[in-house]
This record gives sequence, C-alpha cells and structure tokens, in this order.
Amino acid sequence: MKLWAVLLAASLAILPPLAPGSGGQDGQPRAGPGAYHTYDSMVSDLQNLSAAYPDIVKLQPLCQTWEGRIIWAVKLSDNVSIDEPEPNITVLGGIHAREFIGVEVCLHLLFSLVENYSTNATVKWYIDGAQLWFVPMVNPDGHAYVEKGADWRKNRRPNGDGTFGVDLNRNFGHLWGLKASTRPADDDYCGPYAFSENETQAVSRLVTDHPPAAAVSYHSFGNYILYPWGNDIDQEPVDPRLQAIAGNMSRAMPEGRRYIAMMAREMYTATGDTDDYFYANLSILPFTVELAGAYRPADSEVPIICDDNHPAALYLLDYAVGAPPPPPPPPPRRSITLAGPGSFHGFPLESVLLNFSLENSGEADEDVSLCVTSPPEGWTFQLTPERAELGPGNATALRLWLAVPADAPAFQSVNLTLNATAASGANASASALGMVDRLQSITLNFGSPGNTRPGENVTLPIFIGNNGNHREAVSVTAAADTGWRIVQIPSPFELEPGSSADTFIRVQVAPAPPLDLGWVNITFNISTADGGYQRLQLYQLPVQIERRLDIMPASRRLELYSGDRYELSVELTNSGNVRERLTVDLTGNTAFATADRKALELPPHSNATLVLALAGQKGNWTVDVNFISADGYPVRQTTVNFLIGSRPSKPAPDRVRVVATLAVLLVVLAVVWISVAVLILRVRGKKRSRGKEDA
Ligand code: 0X9
Ligand code: ZN
Repeated sequence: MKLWAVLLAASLAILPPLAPGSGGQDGQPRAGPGAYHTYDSMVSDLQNLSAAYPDIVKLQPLCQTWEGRIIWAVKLSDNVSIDEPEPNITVLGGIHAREFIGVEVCLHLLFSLVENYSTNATVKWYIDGAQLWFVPMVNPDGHAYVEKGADWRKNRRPNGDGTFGVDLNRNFGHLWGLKASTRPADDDYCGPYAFSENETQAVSRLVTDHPPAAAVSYHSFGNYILYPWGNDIDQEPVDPRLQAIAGNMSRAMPEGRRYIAMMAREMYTATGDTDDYFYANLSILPFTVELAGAYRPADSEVPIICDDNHPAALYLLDYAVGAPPPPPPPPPRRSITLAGPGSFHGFPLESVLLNFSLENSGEADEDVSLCVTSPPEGWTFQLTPERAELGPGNATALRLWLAVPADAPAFQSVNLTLNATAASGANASASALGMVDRLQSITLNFGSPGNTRPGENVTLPIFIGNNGNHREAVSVTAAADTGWRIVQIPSPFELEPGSSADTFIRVQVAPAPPLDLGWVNITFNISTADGGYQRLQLYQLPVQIERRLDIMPASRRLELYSGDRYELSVELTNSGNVRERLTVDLTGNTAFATADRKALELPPHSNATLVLALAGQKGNWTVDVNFISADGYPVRQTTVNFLIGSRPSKPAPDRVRVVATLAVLLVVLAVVWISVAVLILRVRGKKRSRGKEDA
C-alpha cells in the first residue's frame, strides 16, 4: 500500500458538517467556532475585500465547476486592473477538498498583505512590484461537499460509472497517469486524460497567462515543504534553487515549529501534480506545503498555523519579487538639550545670573536660536549668546542676566522659560522658577529741630520711609545723651512699601546742657516687628543754646571809711538767647553788704543792675556776690570783692626834711672830720721825714 493511501485510510473518519457562513467575516482565520470558511463565506469575504481595496484587489472568475461554482482568483497588485510587466507569483489553496487549512492559510496571506499595504513598506514593495495571484479554493465543489460532512479529496466530476471525482493533483499534464490511479473510484484517480478538469485547466491557464516566478500550493498535512520532483522518472539532479528556497522558507518559520524541506518524492512518488507540471513545463519554481498535522486542525490552531507560515510565504515573495531596497538610512537624529538652574531668587535692583547649558545631543550640526519666553512684566534680561552653532555632542554655557525691578514685591513668584529652537526643528526648553527676596530697609530722616531751651522740650521732625518691598511693622526707639530725655516717640506703625510717615519725637533738653558741645547725640534704633531688620542711627541734635552773661565790674577794690555808706552798681548783661534766672547770694563778711534784691531775671539780650549797699567798720573785708543760675547752668564764676579799709592818717612833710637835713649834716660833718684827719696825718708824716733827714 502506498504511503498516501495509508494516510488517507487513517483519516477516513467522517468530519462534522460546517455551519454555512463560517469563517471570519473579514477573512481572517479564527480560533473557535467558524474558524474555517465555507465556499460561500469565502466568496463573500473576497467580494468585501475587493470592494474595500479596489485599487489593489481584483476578483477574477477562472471557470465554473461541475456543480456550477465559480473558481475565484484574486489579483493583488498596484494598478490591479492592468497587466503589468512585473514578476508574478501564484498562491493556491484547497486543491484537495478536505484540506481546509490550506484555504485559510492562503486567505490569511492575502488579507494580511492587503491590510498592511499602506503601512508596511515591505508589503507595499511586494504589492507594487509584483502581481500576486491567489486561488484560495481550487476545488470548491469538493470543499462544499466536505462542508456538508463528507470526507472527500477529489472534485465532483461524475465519472459515469456511479463514482465521482478526479484527484486534481493527479490531473496536471506532466507524466500524466504514470504514477496515479486510473480507476475512477480511487482517491488518486488521475481523470480520463490530462487537464480533463475545468479546475486544472483554470490553474494551467492562469499560470500560462501570468507565468509566475514561483508558486506555492497549500495542502495538509505533514509539516513539509516539498519541491520537485514528486516523481521518480525525472532524474535531473536536485535544483539547488528549489532546495535553497525551501530551506529558507523553513528557516523563516518559528523555531521549533519549522517544516521539513525536502524533495516531494521523498514523501512518496506521484505524477500529475501541480509542482512537477509547473517546474517541467513552465520553469516555475513551485512548492507544496503540507500544513499541520491534520487535514483540518482544531479551530484554535488555525491562527497559529497561519502565523507560522506567513514568514515562509513572505520569503518566497521576497525571492520572486526581489528584496525591498534597504530603507534609506534614517536622517541623523536631531536633538538639543537645555539645562537650567531650576530656581533663583534676588532682591529688587539686583542682577541675578542664571546659568543655562545648551547641548547638542543629536547627531548633526545644529544652529540654535535662543529666546526667553514669559519674561515677567517689567523685568529685563540679557542673554548671551542668543545663538549658538553646535556640533554633535558639543555644549555651550548660556548666561542670562535678569534684573529684578526696583518695585518687585517681596515673595513675587516669577516663572521664566528659555526656549532653544534649532534650524533643523529640534527644540528644547528649560524653566526656572524665581522668587523675589524680601528687602527690609527703613530710612530715617530728620527735619529742623525747634529751639532748644534747657529743661524744655525740643521737637524733632522725623520721616520714616519703607524702602523695602514688603509691608513692615516699624518700631523706633531713641536714647539721648545723659541729662537729655526722650519724652515722646511714635508708637510702632505699619508702612507699605514705598511709603513714608512724617512724625516727630520730643526731647527734653538737659537742665544744664554743656555749652561747648554744639550737639547732643540721639541714637535711634529702627527695627521691624518680625525682628528681621534692625539698625542703629545716630542723630546729632544741634544745641542752639547761647548763654553769655557779663557782670561788671568783675571785681572791685574800694577804700571806704568807717561809717561811710557806699552804693556799688553791678551791671549784668545777658547777651545770650536764654532767659537767665539768677539768685543773688552774698558770702564773706556779709554783715557789711546788702543787695537790693535776692533774684534777677534777665530776658535774652537785656541788662540788669544789682545795687550793693556797703557800709562797715574799719578793717579789711571781703564780700563775694555770687550769681547762681536757676537751672544749674554754671554761670562763669563771678565774684565782686570789696575791701573796706580804715581811713589813712596824713604823713608829716617837715620830719622828712629834718631827717634829710640831719642826714646831710651828718654827711658834711663826716666829710669834714675825714678831711681834717687826713691833713693831720699828712703833717705828722712830713715832720717825721724831716727829722730823719735831720737825723
Ligand atoms: O498527494 C498529493 O497530492 C500531495 N499530498 S496530499 O496528502 N496533500 O495529498 C503531495 C503532492 C506532492 N507530490 C508528490 N509527493 N509526488
Ligand atoms: Zn493535498
């Protein structure tokens, strides 16, 4: 018994009938009920497909069968309605009635190519560059018979002897009838003569009219990829192209589920099949794929088998049409990257430097323009550089100087974006989020103080300004030099930014301000309630006090006589600008002096006279007149000294003359006496010398 006969015998179990309309409506094989097409559902799907893709899909009736069905060919190509000088390829399915899976693999390939035409460059290459001819169901009568539940291989020719059918794959015209049954009842009945059947004639016509470079016919089952020869009469050596293509088709399948590529006659020998005819008569490179492990595998396996065989079919297309040209090298990747500081802050009037970095992270030169977007109102900036030419991988630093406006309020939030746009279209941006720092600055200025009078209050106007950028609760305290007293100071108050308050402080002038200083130090302490700001400021309050008190006479020496009464006028001149209040205090021998009053008040630039009445007894007396300033001001120490003496006796003028006369007489007498004495001595001397001479 022949091998095929064994296989046939093993699968003689009656198949359940197919529900009409089964098979995916879109032609895709599906797992589950309806995975397989009926003839009718296939025709319907093909009509829908050509209606949806009229530019590339064209249905072409090939012939009618014994039972009147149309064998449909589907042409897939661009410009589908005209025959173009392009490589042809032929894909057949369903020559054998019960080998349902071949119909599905054929339909799947067709639908997949159509649906990927617009998106897949390789598929487009095949469809545009070739004419693909599909005959998914070469034996519709047999298929329909199996749909009804029969187990059937051949077509439905009435053989005239009560039997039906010719094995279409034994009816082709190469070595017809040599290795096939001539008994009509047999499954491999080769028919009354070569090409006796419309089905085989239709296929023959198709490949003759549009000679394909390669062809594939899907059968089942066995997991083989077969190539000529299927007979053992032709003895040419193996065609290396067939072997190579079949091997590559196998290798295109998923590993572990690859079909075995081999010469068909290694399966078993037969004559009259498609492949030997194609190869021997038409120089077509033909392949028969024995799909799967059953004529009609479980529905769930259908998609898997279709998918497994898809790349093998694509390889055959590839061979027939030529590999698509390699896609043009992708254009260099364009990419620029911008990195920024992320955040920044600054005080009003501050120039903040933001450092950005621009990098050409792509593969080509980039000419990049830079611009700042969303610059906040009133903010000015300067960007250097504003343009950069960068080679791949190169980077440059960008400096963005940002001027914080003078009136920028504290905590103002500022969003700034730097955009980089390359001439190539590449772009990048980096944002930095900024915040205005709180500037606390309180100014203190002074007006002209009022007159300063010892012990009195002087008003000093002060102007307090908020030069910062936030509302501040301002507090001012002050401390003056010793002896001066701050008597009034403004209470803490709030100041809006840019505003100022006119107020004043009152200072009590020291009761006895020093005359020589010219000012008094007032130290102001300006602070904010939140403690964020504190400053000491010195103010020198000019001291305008001018005091000058002249007392005439400053001192006096008098000779008075006992019992005399004498009045002395002491003139006081106030040439200063302070009202002087003086008390008069006599010290010393106060029993002999009385002042005409105890106190004096001298308005500025005025005179006053204090009259002292002096009377006393003989003796030397001193009376001090002390003027004491009511405010403790050290009046220049002014003392009037009075010397009261006794009346002096008159000196006797004769006495002097007597004494003088006596003195003269005494002198005369002394002179005379001395002269006489000298004469006597001389005379005695002469006598003595004469005596000696005499002697
Ligand atoms: O016998 C056939 O027609 C094919 N096998 S099937 O089981 N589907 O019937 C095989 C044809 C390949 N040719 C030869 N083996 N000669
Ligand atoms: Zn078959």
